[in-house]
Order: sequence, then C-alpha cells, then structure tokens
Amino acid sequence: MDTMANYEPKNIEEKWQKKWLDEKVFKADDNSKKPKYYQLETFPYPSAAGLHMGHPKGYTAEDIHARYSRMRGKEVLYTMGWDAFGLPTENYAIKIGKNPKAVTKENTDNFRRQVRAFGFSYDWEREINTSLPDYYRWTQWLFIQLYKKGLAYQAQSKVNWCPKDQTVLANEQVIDGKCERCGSAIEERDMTQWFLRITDYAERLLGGLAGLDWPAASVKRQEDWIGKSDGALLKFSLKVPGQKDGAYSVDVFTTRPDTLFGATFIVISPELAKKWIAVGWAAPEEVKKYVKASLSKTERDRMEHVDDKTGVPTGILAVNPANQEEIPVWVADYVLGSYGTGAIMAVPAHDERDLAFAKKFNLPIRAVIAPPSLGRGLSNISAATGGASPELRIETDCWTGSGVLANSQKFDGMDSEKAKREIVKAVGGAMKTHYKLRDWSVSRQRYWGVPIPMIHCGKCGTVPVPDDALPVLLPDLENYRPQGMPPLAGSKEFINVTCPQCGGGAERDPETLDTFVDSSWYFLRYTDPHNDKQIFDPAKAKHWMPVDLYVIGAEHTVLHLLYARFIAKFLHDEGLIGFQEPFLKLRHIGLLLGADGQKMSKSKGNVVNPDELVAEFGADATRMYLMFMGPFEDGTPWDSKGILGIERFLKRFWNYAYGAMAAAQVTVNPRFDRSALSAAEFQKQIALGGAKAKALLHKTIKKVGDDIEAFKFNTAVSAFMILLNELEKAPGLAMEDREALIKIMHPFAPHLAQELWNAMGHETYLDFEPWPSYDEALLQEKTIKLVFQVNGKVRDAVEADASISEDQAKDLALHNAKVVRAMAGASPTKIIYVDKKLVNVVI
Ligand code: ANZ
Ligand code: ZN
Repeated sequence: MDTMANYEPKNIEEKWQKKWLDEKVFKADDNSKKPKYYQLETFPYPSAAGLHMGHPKGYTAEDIHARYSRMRGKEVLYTMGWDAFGLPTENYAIKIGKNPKAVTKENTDNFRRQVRAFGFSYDWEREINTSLPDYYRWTQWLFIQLYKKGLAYQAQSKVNWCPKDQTVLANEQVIDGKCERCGSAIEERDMTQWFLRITDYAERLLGGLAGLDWPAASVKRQEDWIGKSDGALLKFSLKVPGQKDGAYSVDVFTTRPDTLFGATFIVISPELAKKWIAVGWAAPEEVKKYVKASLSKTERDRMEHVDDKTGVPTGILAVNPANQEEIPVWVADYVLGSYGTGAIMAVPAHDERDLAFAKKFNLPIRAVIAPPSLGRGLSNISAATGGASPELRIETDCWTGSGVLANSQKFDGMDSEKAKREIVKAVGGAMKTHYKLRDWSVSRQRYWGVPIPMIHCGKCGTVPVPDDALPVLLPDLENYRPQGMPPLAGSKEFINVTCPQCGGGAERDPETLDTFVDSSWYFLRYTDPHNDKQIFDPAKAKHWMPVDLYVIGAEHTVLHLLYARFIAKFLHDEGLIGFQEPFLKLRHIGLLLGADGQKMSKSKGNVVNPDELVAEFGADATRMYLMFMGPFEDGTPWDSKGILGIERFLKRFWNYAYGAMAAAQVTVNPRFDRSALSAAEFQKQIALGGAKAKALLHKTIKKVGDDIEAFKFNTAVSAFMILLNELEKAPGLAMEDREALIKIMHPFAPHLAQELWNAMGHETYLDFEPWPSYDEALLQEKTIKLVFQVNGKVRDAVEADASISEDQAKDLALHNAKVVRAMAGASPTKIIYVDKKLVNVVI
C-alpha cells in the first residue's frame, strides 16, 4: 500500500479515462463465450449548446449497469454515436453563417470530449455518426428496400407545415398544434410527400408490446397512438333531392353497430361534402358556405372547439338499413374527414358529441341500450323506461357503455356485444378494424439530411438509385437555406442525372429524409459498424440483438420507439434479423429540473454546465450526485449543495479505504476509538472482523446489486453512506471485505474505485473482477442480545452479531470486563451456552 494520498479527482480521472481508451478496455468481443448483454444508449443529437445534464443522468445509470453487468460475467455491448443530421444544427448554422457540416463536426467533437470526461465505459471502436456517408449510405439502402416492397410511396396529402422551419413535420412531431422543434403554430398544406407505410404494421406493432419489460405507461401510449378500434362499416342508402332514390349511399364507420336503431341522423364531414360536391351534388348554398368555412380551419382547431357544435342540414335523407326509417343527413365539422369513412351515424342517446349536437339542433334522441344496472330482461327495461315507446327514457342522460338492447325490434333484450355482430350481419354490413395510426411522413424540404435516393424520369417514372451508385452524397451547397422549396432543388449539378433504367435525362429527388429514419435502425449498425458491404452482418446482429436494456426519455415513446419497432419488423420480414421486437427492457430517465423546479433548459436560464461540475467536483462526484438526487425515473430539481455532500462522502470513503488498508489479513481502522475497550476485548472485536460492520457490508453488497437491477440508484447511494458511517466506527475489516467494498463502489465512482484497487496492489481492471458475493447468513437479522452470567448470576448483556458461533460467544464472555471481574481470577470449570442467548460461566 502506498502512503496515503489526498483524494484529488483531477489526478486520477483523466489518467484512468486515458487507459480505458488506449487499452480498449471496453471493446465488445463479437466472439466472446460469455453471455451477451446489449445496452443501448440514446445517441444524442449533438447540438451547439453541448451536453445537457439530462444526458449524463441517463448515461450514468447505463454506465453503472454496464459495469455491473461486466462484473456479473456478461459480455457487454455498450456504445455511443451521434444523431447528427437535422434541423436544429442547420438552423444554428444559418444563424452563425457557417456550413452545417463544419458545425456538426465541431459539435460532435465537443460532445465526445464531454462524455469522455464522465468516464462512461463505451466501446469507442463502434462510434457511429448518421451524417457520414458510410452510415447514411445504408439509410438510403434501407429506404430503397422499403420502396421495393411497396412500403415507401409518394402521395399528395394534407401535411403539417412549419412556417418557420419551412418544412413538413410528421404527426408525431406536432405537439399541441405546434412544431416540436421551434414552437411555431403548424399550418396544414396539401403537398406531395414521401410516406412509409407503417400502417401495414399496425396490428403487429400492437401485438408485439405484450411481453416486453417496458413501463406500463409507455406501452399504453403506444397502444393509444396506434389507436385500434373494432367496429363496422354500415351502408345507408340516400335520397338526394333531384336524384333517383337509392342511386347514392354513404358508408359510416361505427364502433357501436348495436346502437343502429338509435341512429336519428347522419353526419358527414366537410371533406366528404366537398367530395360529393366535386362529383356533381347540387348542394344548397348554405352547405357550400359551411364547407368552405370549416375547411379553412385545421383539424386540430376543429377538435379543440368541439364544444360549440356547428353544422347545417343537407336536405338529403338516409335510410336506416335496420328499420328503413328515413333520417336527415347533416354536415358538421366535428366529424373528421381523415378518420373512418368521414361519415357517422349519430346516436345521441349513447354518444356525448351526438347528444350535444342533437340538443343544439333539436334532433330526436332515442335510447336503445339499457345500462346493466337496470338488470337483464325486457320487462325490467320496460318498467324502468315506462314502456317500450320510441321516446323511452332511460334514467341516464347519455349511457355510453354497453348493456341490453331496447327499442331494437327483434334484438330487444340482447347483450350489446352479441348485438354488434348480429345487427351487422342482419343489415349486410362488414366488421372493420380501424387504426388511428397514419403512415409516416418522411420527406423534408431541408438541406441537412439524407438525400432521398430516388430518381424521377419522364419515361420510367420513379426509379431507385442502383445499389452500386450509393451513397447519393449530400453535396456541399453554397446556399442551403430553406426557400419554400428544397435547397437541393436549386443545385443543377445535384438534380440532373441520367435515368438508371433508360439512360435518358432525369432528376434526382430534391428532398431529404427526416432524422427519425436515421435513428430508426442505428442500434443495428452498432452490431457491425464498419461493414461496407452490407447494412450489417446478419450473424452479428443475431448475436447481439435484441437490445437487452434501453434507457431513454419518455418523450420518445411514440416517435423513435414506434419507428424503430416498425423498421425492426420490416428487416425481420426481409430475413435480415431473427427477432421482431428490438428493445426488450426499457427504462425512462426522469426529467432533470433546474434548481427552480422547472425543466432544465437554456431558455429558462437554469442549466448547470457539466464541464464546470466535472472540473470542480470530478466526474465521480457528479455521476454519483446525479444518481443520488432522487428516484431515477422521477423529475428532480438540481440542488447545488447536494453535490457538496457527495464530494465530502467520496473524500471520506477514500480516506477510510486508504487509511485502513494494509497488506495484513485483518486491518485496523486508525480512527477507531479503542480507549473504551480493554486490549483483550479490542483484539476480540478485530478477530470478529468488526462483526456488525461486516454484516452491514454484506447487506450492502446485496442491496447495491438489487438496486442497480431495479434502477434504484438513489437508495444504493444512501446504502453506501450508511455503510461508511458504520465502517468508520468499526475497529477493522478483513481484507476480502475491504476488496468487496471497493468493488461495489466501482460502477458508481469508477475512477476512485479503480485507483484504490490499484493502490491495494491489484493490476486488474475492476470491470472484469467478479461482483462480490455475500454471505446469506449475515443477512439474517443482524444482532442478538447475549446475556453473560457467572454461576447463574447475570453480570452483563451485550449486543452481538447474529452470526456469532458458540466459540466466539464463549470467548466474548471470557473477555468481558464485568465477567472477568466477577470471576475474580478463578478459572471456569464449565461454560454453558444457550444458542445465541446466553453464556453462563461456572466457576
Ligand atoms: C355510432 C356510435 C354510437 C358511435 C355510439 C359511438 C357511440 P373510436 O373509438 O375513436 O374509433 N366516428 C367515426 N368516424 C368519425 C369521424 N370521422 N369523425 C368523428 N367521429 C367519428 O371512435 C369511433 C366512433 O367515433 C364511431 O362510433 C363514430 O361514432 C365516431 F353510442 O358510431 B360511433
Ligand atoms: Zn427513365
């Protein structure tokens, strides 16, 4: 053991970081015989602002887990990379008048430096960068495969347009009607766009969620986003004034065909009305005016103002297929053109929106479902409703649940669920499953992204760029600013190309891919990051995938995670991977709040700077504080005093470990107050290895391991603190226990632990030392009360470790000051021991 050194993080952290890097200590071995463990880190978007403290919060948790997993004998794949394309960098580049490529290089260099300063145990050989051709070549290849399978297509559609960023956004990128990036109010535009047909995978995306170890709330959010509705399509024939009866009909989508007898009017969306007008419907002026006015509003606007219902009658009548009743057709904007068929049958007695509308416009309301509380059977319903007249009132104003049918002719008395199927059958409707999920819009009218690898030829149509011509390089443009059209469209050199099919003149697609396409497959590239023949070697992907643990912000639940699951399923169908679900276990990072309790962000002026913290307190203290702040998945405010406490703790830990270490098997704690003990008793205590301290250490070994697995890092850190308090009071600790102490500290404060390990004379890296085992017996309740008697007379009672052996107990008694006094020099003739309760010395 060296002489005691002061704890100076500066002196040790850079040193170990350099060794870890130079010696490639964390290189993941593709051919290892150990069980694999793939930990995925959300690769950051390298913004100009540098690392946000929220990044190292998530990264520290994963690093602790990774180091722990290695110590548990796993071959860990743990990596870092850069999600480097995208709008913010481009916007920033425009602002400072620099090229986005140069800005990205600076930003990634800065991020790399910053994360390295935290000592995260990444395999840096596998670093990836989505904005480099060796990566995006495969993003383009992936897009072409999707295209070849009919899963990438161009279509004219209503899109979300951000007027500030001058580009289209995916539905998922619009938050409360505002651009996720810049907060501008989104406009709707009609544009030709590239889409990925994620809707083809809706059912599988739903089904796959079962059995994943994900937070329940995240599973629910994906389910809601996919939004499956089991319903039916029902056809109503129409009587349009001036047309032959029944020449036209309308289909409605309903989840409640059991309420068909309660349909008292039909509502069509303004979009559908517009279509009908376009094909020759001579709509009343009032309808035309209404349609025009509603279509000038966005769907979101319309949904937000559902409370004040508006609408106009069309003069058309619809025939209810169940009872041939003629009911009026209205047009109203609470019915959306983009959902279902854009038309509904309104059942005001059982649907809140329809009820509000019926009340406002004085349309009939007819109850047809009796709540189960009324009991089964027609007689009950009739009694409760005052007879089976069509106007029957069921006590509840608007019963939206299921129940028993009434006022529904031969279906009266039937259960809703059964009636759904029966009524659909009776009227010749079709069961239909509907999803809220829309196809994923992926083209962006901006510069800093992956060029879409498609060629538009006047003769051949759209032709993918041949594999051997990939990548389509993003050209360096003088003017990359958005100008209402994609910047690449302005570059003749880029755009003009010969058609790969006919050799004639053709044009490249001028748009770029949304960055969510880049990140939808990055976890696969880490398994084989340098492959220049293939997107990845399927054997390597098979070896490492699926991801065993993914720590990610909850805000990614419907964007990235859904897209990545879709792409994984697609690549599975292509035979490239053997699994369908890429992420087995998911944990979320609770938001890091500023000291003011608000989300930590530059705009709020409450950010703390990781560089400064590491410089002042060291990486270990910063890491440990991030873990100590509060439950990992909760949002916790930063407390600048908190890190001081951790710094003090680490100093004490260091001093304890250093000061008390020696080559001897049993070491003595120099700060232990021995004045109260006799020399003999002191020796005894040491021989017991500081029984109480030892037991607590073993409990802590178990607790820290369990806590790491359960992501309860804060309670693990508290356990260390409690343990240290006890150790400082204890006379000593056996060498192997001291080693165990350093080992369990390692995942949390790896620089400090590795330095101490080294100082103890070890040459090895702690990451490959086995995680210490604990003695089950020591976990049992800790202390017992041991009574000492001399000739049956109680002389003393002491606390002793529950694991105490008979010999140890007898020994302890014979060295007890009061016992010794009572024996008055006599020697014992017999020592009676009652297990863990009593020692009686007979003289
Ligand atoms: C009749 C009915 C009776 C309905 C009843 C509900 C309750 P989810 O579950 O979200 O899929 N609907 C259908 N298309 C619509 C559109 N384009 N715009 C607005 N509303 C639409 O909702 C399905 C229900 O929403 C459908 O079932 C339909 O109203 C309405 F007691 O049909 B229902
Ligand atoms: Zn051609």
